[in-house]
Amino acid sequence: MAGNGAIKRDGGKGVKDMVMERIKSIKDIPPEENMLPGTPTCAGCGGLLALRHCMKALGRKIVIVNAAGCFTLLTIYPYTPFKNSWLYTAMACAPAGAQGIRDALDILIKKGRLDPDENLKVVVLTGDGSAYDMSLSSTSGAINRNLDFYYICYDNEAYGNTGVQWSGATPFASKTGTTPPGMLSPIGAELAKKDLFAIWNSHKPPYLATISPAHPVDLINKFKKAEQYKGPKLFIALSPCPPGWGIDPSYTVKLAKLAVDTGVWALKEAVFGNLKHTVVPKRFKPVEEYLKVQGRFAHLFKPVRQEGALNKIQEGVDEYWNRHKLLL
Ligand SMILES: Cc1ncc(C[n+]2csc(CCOP(=O)(O)OP(=O)(O)O)c2C)c(N)n1
Ligand code: SF4
Repeated sequence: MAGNGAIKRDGGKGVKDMVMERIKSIKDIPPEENMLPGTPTCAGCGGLLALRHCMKALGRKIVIVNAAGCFTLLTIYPYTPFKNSWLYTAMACAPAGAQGIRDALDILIKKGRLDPDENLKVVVLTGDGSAYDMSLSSTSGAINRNLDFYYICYDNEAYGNTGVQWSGATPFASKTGTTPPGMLSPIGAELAKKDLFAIWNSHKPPYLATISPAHPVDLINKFKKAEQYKGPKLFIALSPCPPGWGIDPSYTVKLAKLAVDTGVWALKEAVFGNLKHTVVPKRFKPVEEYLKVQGRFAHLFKPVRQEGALNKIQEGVDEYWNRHKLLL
């Protein structure tokens, strides 16, 4: 059992399912692993680390519905790091797959063919290409139908699996395979990152949160809080991606932390649309500290500093926090 008695077992039935109390420190993180090591993802994959913590919070009684992306590589017959079931779908329709599974489980329970104790949480798992772009309409439909499901987006800010192309989550002035800095655009990507949190929040789902692999206590407590709500529970994990972001694999957690400390990645939650920030740095570090350590922003510093773009990025972050001052 984790420190401070963080886990309650289900009446002596073993580790089949667990109810987790809110935790206070990393010592309380459940030691049980629901995702085993030895996957084909890249070393230092931030999304995988976030998923590992999500899996600890969700327990084993889940079924994952995955849209095509890097994490599709996790379960390729006959290998899987999970004990739970997994359904693979096309990029645009993981929430529709989740609806089918949820309906089937509900009907089986209603007909007495499935013990309610054997009920499963239905969990959609997609990259940002799916979440921000291709599956936006099927997600919106699922939220409107109040589908009882979890949605985890590991946001590596590009279409990673196909070689790091621009997605709606790609930040302004970053380099991707389809936004190379050059004559046409010296800054790389010209559009700002889409605000998926705001889009999802406009539906006023029961629970919505941003999470980070560098803040596992915050992450796990958000899942714990979400558990009490029936309906859509949505999570966006900023996920440093060593090959896509041009960082050393050993730097993933430090960079994820820097994203929060500079204010680039706001850790927050919204319950039925009511927004609250959950981790706010006492003193914000300059955004440049986050940018200058990543290969995808190297063109902003060399051969000449692109002052205009650097200022615009800092101003965007300042504007966000000034706008949300009252909500801290
Ligand atoms: C409709 C459609 N277009 C293109 C592809 C090819 N494809 C497979 S994975 C992938 C990238 C998905 O990007 P994202 O959702 O961000 O996940 P990541 O690869 O970053 O994990 C693409 C474009 C596809 N499977 N379906
Ligand atoms: S490309 Fe990025 S997101 Fe995909 S497995 Fe590698 S590190 Fe993870």
